[in-house]
Amino acid sequence: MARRAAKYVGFDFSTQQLKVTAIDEHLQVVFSDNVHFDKDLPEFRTQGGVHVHEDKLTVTSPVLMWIKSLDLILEKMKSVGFSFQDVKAISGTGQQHGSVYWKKGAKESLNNLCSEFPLHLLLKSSFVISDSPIWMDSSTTAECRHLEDAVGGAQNLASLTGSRAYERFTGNQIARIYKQKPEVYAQTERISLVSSFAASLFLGDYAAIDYSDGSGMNLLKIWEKTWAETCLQACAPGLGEKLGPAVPSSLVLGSISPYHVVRYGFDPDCKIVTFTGDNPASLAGMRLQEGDIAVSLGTSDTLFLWINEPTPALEGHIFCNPVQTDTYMALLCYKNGSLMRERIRDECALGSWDEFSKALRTTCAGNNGNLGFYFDVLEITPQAVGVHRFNAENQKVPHFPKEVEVRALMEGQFMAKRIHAERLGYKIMPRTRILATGGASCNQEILQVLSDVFGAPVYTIDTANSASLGCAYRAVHGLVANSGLSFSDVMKLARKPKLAASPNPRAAQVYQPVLKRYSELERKVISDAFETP
Ligand code: 5FX
Repeated sequence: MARRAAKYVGFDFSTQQLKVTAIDEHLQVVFSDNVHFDKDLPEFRTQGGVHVHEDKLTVTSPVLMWIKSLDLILEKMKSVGFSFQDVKAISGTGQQHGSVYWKKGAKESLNNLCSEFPLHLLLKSSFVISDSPIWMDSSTTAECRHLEDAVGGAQNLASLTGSRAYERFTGNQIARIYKQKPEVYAQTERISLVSSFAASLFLGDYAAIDYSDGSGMNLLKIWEKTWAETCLQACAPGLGEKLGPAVPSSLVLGSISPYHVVRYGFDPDCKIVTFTGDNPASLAGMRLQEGDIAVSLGTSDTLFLWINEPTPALEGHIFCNPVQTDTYMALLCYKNGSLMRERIRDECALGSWDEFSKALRTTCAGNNGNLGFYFDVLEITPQAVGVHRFNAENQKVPHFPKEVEVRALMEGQFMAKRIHAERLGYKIMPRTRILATGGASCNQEILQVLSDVFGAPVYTIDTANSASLGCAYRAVHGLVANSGLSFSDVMKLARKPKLAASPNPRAAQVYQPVLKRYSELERKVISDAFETP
């Protein structure tokens, strides 16, 4: 009899939908599907998968919506004849920072799921909080200041946990819940992240939080990979017990719950590999290697960096690396991404990307010393707003010629990314690749500027569903991680990214002094922002 083809499955509980991607042993995608929360589960009345509360700061998602979406997607897979019995391993991911509060006795319910009923009915009384705080919540400023004070300041917290205190980070979210509803906190048996909560639904037991997603809580010591006692105490009493120990991201947690074996026909030996956060999962899906940078050029620009020796700072985040435990990843977010590029395109390039490209082609690297900062909305990194243009003598000027403006924007955006990455300990190596994704990554001239500013080759990759795909890859790796095989050993079969631009040999010489100037002028722009008029 012919051997049945093994499958590996990744689930992504993202903000707006649940996605599934299955691959075969050659790492080829063989199945994908999704459940869209607003459209497919209208009874939860979410917009974009969330509820924004009246204060505009509190943002939550219904925990039962996530469970029902899993029931729905598994039923859909069953109805199209998906061969659950061939699945060797499952892993998954969830939006980072969100938290789930299991009620006392919920472990018992998870351990004894009756396969005749859908999960959302079996678990409907298992949570003390039905609306989970998620990453879009920004209601915890007071808790953030309290946590930073408890460890002697923002930089100390960053040095310990990888990030200064952020409103959406889970420790601060838990602190607010404890402060506002101590009785609810007292009834909580276990606190999960969205990722470990989702893993629990497959495992039929509480699943551990992994090091990588755990780094988005302001609670985990990223060097020792244990909870920071001072942070736990500053957030809520008895918190360590409610979180359980954190574990490596590639650990096999156990076999799938008998519930899924009976209800869907999974192999009882199918393994559950620890789930992680969506950004770490995307790093895996993009198959980042040591020294690589992924630059996503979308509504907001996001940078993922593979870093060996990070230096956590007041901007950006350091997370434990999800595919190699002894290294790290950094995450930097920029709000002024494609909307800013579109505005300059409209004002300086007749609203046409072709004209925009032409402007980049007809101006030279370094822009004859003209450089600019373009922040239509308050930027995250650095915290500054407005448009600031400087000529070669570092004098502020009100306008640039149109083509100069286009180049100043693109060079400025990419220099900022390089400078902030290097502040977090990132070092460009001879083997460094830049993996570009998102809308602007199909523009050759933009990619050339990116390549020149970083002095590294730029590759493009298709990142549709990179988080769920990354988890299908992680499921493959999880099964062999114990035998010493690295994630990149396992990924050798995967499709290679396409080379899109190589750095001009003169670029390094041109940009070295400009990068230094940009960094100094950035300080000026920030201090001007805080100057009283
Ligand atoms: C990262 O720190 C974030 O808050 C977001 O990218 C969420 O993970 C989105 F799900």
